[in-house]
Amino acid sequence: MDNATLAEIIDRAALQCRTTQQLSFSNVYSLDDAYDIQKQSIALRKERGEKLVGLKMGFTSEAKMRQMGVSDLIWGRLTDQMMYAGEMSMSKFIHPRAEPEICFLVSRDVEVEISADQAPEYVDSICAAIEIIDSRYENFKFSLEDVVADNCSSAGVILGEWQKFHGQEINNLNINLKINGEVIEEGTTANILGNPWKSFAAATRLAQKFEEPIKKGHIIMAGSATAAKFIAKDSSITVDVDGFESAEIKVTE
Ligand code: OOG
Ligand code: MG
Repeated sequence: MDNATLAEIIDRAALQCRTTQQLSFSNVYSLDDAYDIQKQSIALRKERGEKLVGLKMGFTSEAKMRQMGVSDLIWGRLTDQMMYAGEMSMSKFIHPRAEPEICFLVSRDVEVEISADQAPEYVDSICAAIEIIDSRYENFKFSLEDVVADNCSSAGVILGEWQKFHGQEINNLNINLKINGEVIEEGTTANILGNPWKSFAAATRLAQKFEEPIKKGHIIMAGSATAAKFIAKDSSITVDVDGFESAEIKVTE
């Protein structure tokens, strides 16, 4: 099947909240094809009126790579429809998992690839964040190409209160994921590529390579600091990061 057809299959699965077989089971396609499929599937979302709000990085921590058995950095696109606040319904998802992350708000257009040292000059604010991932593949199993084609399992983002960035240290902060008030995963922001600024820098490199410019006002999710956890209805999910307001969401039926 061609990339456009594969993009339609994965888009339809996401739209209808149901799983599909891994695309790689019946198709041979490269990582470049996978990013092309992702781009085309997002174009279908845009045709339905969704707006790009930023990018997410994935597999930026050892814990995530180990959990999913995939060891390359990946990136996906975030749209306005993926943003949740207050409450979210399980009916919007297939088999969602939550991840503890931090998120950057971009202060100016990024025209070139920048280094981790330069990254702070491009950040307006930072917050604690929950990412909801929801693979469109059966049993949440995939190859590297499959997960990239599936927009890196992106399904939801919940942001804590933005805190203006004025040079404060963001490395080595404790970060945890709580369900119903109980800590179920914990780590530090240093788990994110050794330093979350490296994740921001990697996002600018990939954005350049794939010609998806990062703009002022975009958000960049740095990637999960720990393994992800399945979530269920009638629960509350919280991410705490030292020095930041918590990100929180109630999960309803
Ligand atoms: C892919 C998405 C990984 C992260 O933060 O590492 C990711 C997946 O595990 O389904 O979002
Ligand atoms: Mg993530």
